[in-house]
Amino acid sequence: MPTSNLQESGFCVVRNAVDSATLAAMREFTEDLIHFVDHQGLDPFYKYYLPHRNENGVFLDVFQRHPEFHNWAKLPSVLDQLENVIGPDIFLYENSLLYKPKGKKNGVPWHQDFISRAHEPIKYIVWVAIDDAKIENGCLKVIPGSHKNGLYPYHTVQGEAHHSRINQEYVDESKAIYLEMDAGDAVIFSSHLFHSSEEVHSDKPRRAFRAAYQGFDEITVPRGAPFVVRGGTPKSLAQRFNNQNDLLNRILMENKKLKAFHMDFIKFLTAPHKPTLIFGTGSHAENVFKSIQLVNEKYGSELKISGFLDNDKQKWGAKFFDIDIIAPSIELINKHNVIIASSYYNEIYCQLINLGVSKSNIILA
Ligand SMILES: O=C(O)CCC(=O)C(=O)O
Repeated sequence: MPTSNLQESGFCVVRNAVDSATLAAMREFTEDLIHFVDHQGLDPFYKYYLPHRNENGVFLDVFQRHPEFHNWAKLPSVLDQLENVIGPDIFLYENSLLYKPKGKKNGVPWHQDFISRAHEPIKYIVWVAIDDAKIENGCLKVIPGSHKNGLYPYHTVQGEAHHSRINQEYVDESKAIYLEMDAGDAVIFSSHLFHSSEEVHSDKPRRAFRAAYQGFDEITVPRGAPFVVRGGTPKSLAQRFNNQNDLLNRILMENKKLKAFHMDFIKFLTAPHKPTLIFGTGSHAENVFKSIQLVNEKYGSELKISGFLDNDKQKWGAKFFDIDIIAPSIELINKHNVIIASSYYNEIYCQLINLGVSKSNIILA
């Protein structure tokens, strides 16, 4: 299937991404690995990575722990497709081995990936079948086109394979399709695509290598360090950074302090603005406010802060830098951009999305 399907439907399948000899070796290796974790559970990397969750069939960071996965994260036919949507510079954001442990709670409810890190750039997930993945052994299910409206309200259930699930009223099961795959096939999908898999207790294993990728617009990783899988050459980097606007470069070069902020915020400082609110009234908000003043003075920009938002009722009506502290309401926020300047940025981001604020009006500082 062509990449246009990735844009239109939110996923595309790459057939025969892995050859049969590599597959056979990986089946043997993962069988040993699962057996080892079930029986020994020793983890030399416990300080760096999350523990393997054999109860749920999720082993995180297998790429970093086992060289057997290195080529799997760099499959040329998959990277060719990714390049069309991410660009020439691509890094591995997170990876795991997934399987369905028989007799355990192994269903994966409808979800969008990385929803609790909604402030980060979109990712593309590559799910490579190590075994044939069919309906009987719990292949993936997806809702084509469901990636088009960004992230949806969700809730969290602790202790299961996937904590965060989309609120049921948004899931139209009648539009779901099963993605049956042969061993060696890969599916690439947007992190915003609704996907799930059923609880099954088949004797046929259903293992998969799953990797998430991001482009260089912003570098973020949940643990460890980013690993470049394509591009990142001096030529491509020079092109990328020379293309950024002049003011942004000057701000970055001249004021090292600003580098401590999120790229979102630094880019925002150099863009045309509508009135803006800052969410937060602590030391981070103070730094953000002072940086805005500095950029306004030094570069003649006119970014105006109309108010500070805070969830603490006791602060409403008080002032911060002589500006009102107000309650977050959708009516107010809709007329503004909102800069999140708080260490509770995940919670605040979700609060704003749940209020109905458009993602494009939220800036992380
Ligand atoms: O392998 C599964 O059953 C679910 C995979 C999944 O949710 C994912 O790749 O994000």
